Amino acid sequence: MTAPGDTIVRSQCPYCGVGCGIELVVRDNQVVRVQGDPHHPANYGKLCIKGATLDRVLTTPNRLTRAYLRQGRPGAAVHVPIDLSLALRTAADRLRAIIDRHGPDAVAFYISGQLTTETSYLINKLCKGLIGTNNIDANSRLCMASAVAAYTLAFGADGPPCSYADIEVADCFFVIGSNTAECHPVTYRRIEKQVRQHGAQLVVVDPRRTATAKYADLHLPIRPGADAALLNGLLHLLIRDERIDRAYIAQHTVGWDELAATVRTFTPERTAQITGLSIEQIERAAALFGQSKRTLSLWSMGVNQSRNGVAKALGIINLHLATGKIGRPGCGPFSLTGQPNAMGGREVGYLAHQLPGYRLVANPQHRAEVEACWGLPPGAISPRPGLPAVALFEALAAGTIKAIWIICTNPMASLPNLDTVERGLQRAELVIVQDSYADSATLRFADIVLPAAQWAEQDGTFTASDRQITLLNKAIEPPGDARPDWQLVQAVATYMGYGDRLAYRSAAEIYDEFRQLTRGRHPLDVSGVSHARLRQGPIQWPCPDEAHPGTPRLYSDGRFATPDGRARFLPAEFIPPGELPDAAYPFWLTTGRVLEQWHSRTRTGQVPKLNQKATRSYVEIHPDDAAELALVDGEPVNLYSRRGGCTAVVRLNPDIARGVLFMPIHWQDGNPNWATNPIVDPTSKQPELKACAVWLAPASRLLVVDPVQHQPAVMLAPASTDDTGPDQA
Ligand SMILES: Nc1nc2c(c(=O)[nH]1)N[C@H]1C(S)=C(S)[C@@H](COP(=O)(O)OP(=O)(O)OC[C@H]3O[C@@H](n4cnc5c(=O)[nH]c(N)nc54)[C@H](O)[C@@H]3O)O[C@H]1N2
Ligand SMILES: Nc1nc2c(c(=O)[nH]1)N[C@H]1C(S)=C(S)[C@@H](COP(=O)(O)OP(=O)(O)OC[C@H]3O[C@@H](n4cnc5c(=O)[nH]c(N)nc54)[C@H](O)[C@@H]3O)O[C@H]1N2
Ligand code: SF4
Ligand SMILES: [Mo]
Repeated sequence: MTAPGDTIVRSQCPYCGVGCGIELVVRDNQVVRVQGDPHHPANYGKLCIKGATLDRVLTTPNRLTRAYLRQGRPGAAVHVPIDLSLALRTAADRLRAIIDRHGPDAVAFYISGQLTTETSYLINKLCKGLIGTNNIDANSRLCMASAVAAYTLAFGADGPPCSYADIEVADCFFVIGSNTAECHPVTYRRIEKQVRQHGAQLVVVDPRRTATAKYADLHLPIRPGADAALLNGLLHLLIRDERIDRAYIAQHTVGWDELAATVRTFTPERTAQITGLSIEQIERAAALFGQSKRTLSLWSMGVNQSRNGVAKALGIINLHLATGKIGRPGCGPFSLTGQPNAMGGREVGYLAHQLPGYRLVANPQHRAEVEACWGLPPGAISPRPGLPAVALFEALAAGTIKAIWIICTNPMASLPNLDTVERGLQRAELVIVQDSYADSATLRFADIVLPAAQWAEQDGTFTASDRQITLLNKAIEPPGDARPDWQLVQAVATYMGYGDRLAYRSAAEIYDEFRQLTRGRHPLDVSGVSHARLRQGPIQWPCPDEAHPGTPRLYSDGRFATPDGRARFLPAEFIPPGELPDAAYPFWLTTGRVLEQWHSRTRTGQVPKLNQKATRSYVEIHPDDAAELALVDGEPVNLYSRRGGCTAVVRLNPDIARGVLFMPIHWQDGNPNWATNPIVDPTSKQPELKACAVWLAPASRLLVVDPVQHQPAVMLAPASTDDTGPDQA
């Protein structure tokens, strides 16, 4: 209930990329309730359980309200509180000393799709423009990089072409590698309604029969990593059945004949053999896609997090270009963004190879344009792309990068092959961690801890999956010494001597500089967007002038962002996962999310209502596989790949394919990333977080790997069965 004197402040939910509009009910500098914004086009008032409990995460006991310095060894450190301004100055002095001694490329930033657009813009400018290194990357590398690469290759620019409003006019949904019901719940509710009340068809491609598949007309339990083969097989059938749009192909695309040749060998028989699906399932999927008038394809991490991720995304795009199902209401290849502002981060170019406004580091004209805007001499921006996330932490472990500033992400939880990440953080001369909460595993390695304000404690913008930009209005003051991320970075930069180039007085001023960099660019033009305008409501880009209402759909005129305006057909070459199960490591391990938790749980772990279904890490296994290993539900198991492993409890799940295990990523104890494979897609550099080979065995017996057979040998010795993985014991 709102009481007299309460104020209502509009914002956006800081969890997933659906980008639900929210209203904060504020009383005495406290957010007492969070409700859906009834006018916001992402959610029209609806929220999922995470959004509805947001008022609980701002004043939790684990909030960081002070700065700290490390005492003791990295990893086993004690942190002592210090004055914020002293911490900021110390950070500046130590960064400066490393740059003076080793050059700018010895320094790196690792940031996040959960920062505001303004914050990412400022950090990127400091790094690429002022310090002069492109060693900045973001957790988006683990998340959206394959989609970015595929859109850019096919359309000439990044940017999902669809709108959420397409859901209500689609007659077929092709959901691949996305557990939309748990990860984009409010969007899924709309899909579900269109399926159940308006008869739209739903196809779900996932090795698990997830909640998303509950109302599916067809569920394809694909073998992990085999999506490109399936997509090629579907195109093969669309060609065979004359379900392609030859007029669209002729007018708006290039490369069709070459592409068609590459799918010739993907007969239903061969596709079935690679994917583990039946010929009937493949034929049915092709028929549903081909017969529909308006198909919306939705994808996320089951596609992107693969060494074959770009090809998978291209395979989806190819289906839409070949059938002309793009640029029209209800149609299109729609990559769902994970984080609340991965889109904004892409807009400002926060990955190691990007510059603001969908520009590229490697392009001399792009560098010159950005240097001019930033008032820098020609040549100030390095032409060499920086290191992408996985390589960046390998460089820390190798000692070539000496200092890292980690902001709003928890790499000791979320990167693959945590062993290397840990070695990197231990070896670094300087680790600065800027976080809002005290229980990120990365903090243990921080030399300097900086306390960040939360989303409700500052102004800024987020862009959601469908290019909708929403303003976050400051509702309350941050606790203690916590400050908005951009102000902390600005303060350190000022101590380093860059203050005059970053002299912004507000987030709105930062946005004004950024939007100038997008004027006249196709398709990313936000020059008509300002904080003042966003106060009236969200705006979907492109928005090229202050009177422009925004744009629901890209490429509706059939003109793409390539030099000749035509989209490119590119082969979706199938390459199997980097590691396949064998006698020693007989299971596929795949990983992902559950509805109630957000990533490493620094926020959702604090809300009792979100912790009712699971309290510790678990591994899902098919009951028949469990029976063969004599495992029972709830039993602790050890699970190892060639790189490392962890301990979790068994959960029997008849809806998972045999031979496949699933682990949630949310528990920092019992974390599958000790096991996951750091192999990356060669184009996007996104790691293969969805497939590696593991063995598992009961944790109640001590296991050693026989060095000759590489087989786990069971030793009869007791072992602890508490929450801590053996790697952390
Ligand atoms: N509740 C909740 N929601 C979230 C998040 C969260 O932490 N919690 N995080 C947000 C973020 S950052 C992201 S990126 C999104 C992720 O959203 P999703 O991608 O929907 O989530 P995941 O669970 O990572 O993976 C999706 C599915 O991919 C399947 N999969 C695994 N391997 C393959 C494969 O080879 N092929 C196919 N076709 N499928 C495969 C898995 O079984 C899983 O069901 O969620 C966002 N929303
Ligand atoms: N095996 C496996 N690994 C994965 C994935 C997977 O599917 N499987 N998914 C990958 C994907 S898609 C993603 S996006 C990543 C996510 O991985 P991370 O980004 O590491 O996950 P979070 O727990 O969201 O980390 C955010 C950190 O920032 C802090 N924080 C929250 N708000 C703020 C703020 O406003 N300012 C600052 N400075 N700090 C803040 C939080 O306390 C937390 O420590 O995980 C990746 N890792
Ligand atoms: S669907 Fe996503 S954006 Fe909407 S309330 Fe839930 S977590 Fe927040
Ligand atoms: Mo993500």
